[in-house]
Amino acid sequence: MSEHTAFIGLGSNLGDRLRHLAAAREALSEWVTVERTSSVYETEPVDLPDQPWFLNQVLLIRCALAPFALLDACLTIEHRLGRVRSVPKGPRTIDLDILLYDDLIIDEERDGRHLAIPHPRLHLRRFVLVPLCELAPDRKHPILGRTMTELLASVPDEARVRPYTAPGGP
Ligand code: PH2
Ligand code: MG
Ligand code: MG
Repeated sequence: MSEHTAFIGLGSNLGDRLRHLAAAREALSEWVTVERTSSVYETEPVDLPDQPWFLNQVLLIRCALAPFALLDACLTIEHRLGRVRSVPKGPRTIDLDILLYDDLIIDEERDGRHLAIPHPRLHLRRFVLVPLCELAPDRKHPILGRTMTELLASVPDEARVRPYTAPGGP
């Protein structure tokens, strides 16, 4: 069984956001091994500003799934957790994005699903780079050849990203 390493970005800005992140991690572990999880961050929405703030988190996983099979698992979980795709980049119960998969570079359409890895906006988003840097600060972006730390140092996105502590939590 061949093993691959991937990073998955989670995002939620509808309903019980923290529960949705937890449910996504739990569901993912039916298909993959969740090796490490970043902290959870509360983040100002980008691209479509007029929507609730998100909780974002990044997971380091190991899996035997090929890239499109991993995408299918992510889409299945989104569907299971009640995601309805109405407004592009709009509010969602849960979003699972494949950020990196080994050092693979792919941009392909297959049976109506589009898969681009590395995630095309990964280097432009503070809400992705901050948690990713917790898990893999020295990892190089396969296209840009720069580390996640370097990308974060020069990211133009100024939307706020702050550590999240659940109300009544620690
Ligand atoms: N996801 C988007 C659009 N905007 N903003 C934040 N802060 N976090 C997200 O996960 C996010 C977003 C589309 O995937
Ligand atoms: Mg996304
Ligand atoms: Mg997505």
